[in-house]
Amino acid sequence: MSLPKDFLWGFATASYQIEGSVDVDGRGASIWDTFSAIPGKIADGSSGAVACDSYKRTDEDISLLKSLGANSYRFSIAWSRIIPLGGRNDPINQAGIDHYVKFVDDLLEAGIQPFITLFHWDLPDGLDKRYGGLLNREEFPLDFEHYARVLFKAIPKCQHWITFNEPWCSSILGYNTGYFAPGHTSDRSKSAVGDSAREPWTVGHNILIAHGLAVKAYREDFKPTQGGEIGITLNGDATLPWDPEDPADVEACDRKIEFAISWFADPIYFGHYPESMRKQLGDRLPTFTPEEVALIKGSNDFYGMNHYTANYIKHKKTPPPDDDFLGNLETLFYNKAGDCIGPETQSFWLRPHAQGFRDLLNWLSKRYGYPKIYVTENGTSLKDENDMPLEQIVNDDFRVKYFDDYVNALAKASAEDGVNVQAYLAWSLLDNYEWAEGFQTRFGVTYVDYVNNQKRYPKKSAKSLKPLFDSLIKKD
Ligand code: PNW
Repeated sequence: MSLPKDFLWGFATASYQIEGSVDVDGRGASIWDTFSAIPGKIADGSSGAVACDSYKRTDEDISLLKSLGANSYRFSIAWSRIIPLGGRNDPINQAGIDHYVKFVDDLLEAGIQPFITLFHWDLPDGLDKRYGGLLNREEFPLDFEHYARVLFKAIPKCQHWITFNEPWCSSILGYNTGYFAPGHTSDRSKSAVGDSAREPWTVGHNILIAHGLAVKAYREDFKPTQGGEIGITLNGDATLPWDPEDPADVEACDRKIEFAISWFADPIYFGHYPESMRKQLGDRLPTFTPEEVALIKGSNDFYGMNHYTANYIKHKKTPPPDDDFLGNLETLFYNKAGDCIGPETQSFWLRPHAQGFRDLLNWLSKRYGYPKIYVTENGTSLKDENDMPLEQIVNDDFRVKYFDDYVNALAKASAEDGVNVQAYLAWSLLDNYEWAEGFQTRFGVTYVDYVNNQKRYPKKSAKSLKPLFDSLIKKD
């Protein structure tokens, strides 16, 4: 028995990936509606217009969670359902608020703790059009704070708030590679607008300010009466040196994590960006004013960790180009000795390597003083799952093994390494809209039949988590 008695576990999703009903109850457009409509941006040309139809199937989804034994559920709120145009002087949409208030009531009624993500990438398109969305240092943080306040007030029963999901993805994939909405990049064959060398660092900075404002608002005006907690969720992969004998590869392993995670976590825990980033990026990386430091430093009640995979890291000897965001290194699946990091999945960036999870939990705990960690996402896709017959899909032994290996690595980090982990949310409850990969890549523990009325079929992995956690969580 190696996980704490009150350990929370369950599943995670995000609004645009599961809800559908994009024109229902007064919802405004988000940047993902706009981006999905551009030919060539999404692998199968799809959008989240219907997705899992979860907006209309909250009862069914809650029953599913209950039947799987989950005591927690992480979901995100679509900002443009709450404030269709997004801004602090724009009209508020009561129908959108009512939907989520009822959903939270129903979850609690079923004995399931809600973890609410305020921002899982579906920015109101109105804000992108009005002032450049996340690029705007003055307007965006204030609009986010206002939106957050509306929800803190409307949903006092929620005890776990996450401000931003994976700001690395919003910044790098949204403003450097252009792989995600709003698709900015310096590559003019992909986008008419964008500056890959500068915009991502501006966006990251603005997200940190917005996070800080929302946390301050919660702590000052809501936490005293509601008693909940608030933090940010960061994504990052584990790193192993391509050549363990080469100190430059070993150093590059830390630098890779700093460029991915410490970019956001160092300001939150220390009040400044990592030295390695300042050195490489120079004045392209914004600096914090003393007021900004006061706002951001110490702004996590918990550390939200999304984690999926690991890479071998090989340092580069030539100076980095201006659009480099990795820290001047290569990420590889094979090391110098020819070992492979893990088996292939449907996601080009994901290969299971559970020891990396334990190592990264230790790395983060040491650097940030053993904070309380909530694992807010962890999971895998399966190579060619979308092309398999249903009988084979529901026997997803590969995913069962992934969860078994990763949750056991987590339990060891908790029991043997002193890592303070208190929650685990598997990604994902349902197969869903996997962003630029569309519906071809499935991450769900539940199969969703998109051509037959979004019927749900729990896979073997869905049922494997309850016995796994029962065997690991201390009884008293
Ligand atoms: C996370 N990458 O995203 C997100 O939070 C989820 O919405 C998503 O469905 C899930 O992981 C699975 O992809 C990521 O390219 C998307 O490295 C892409 C990457 C990493 C994380």
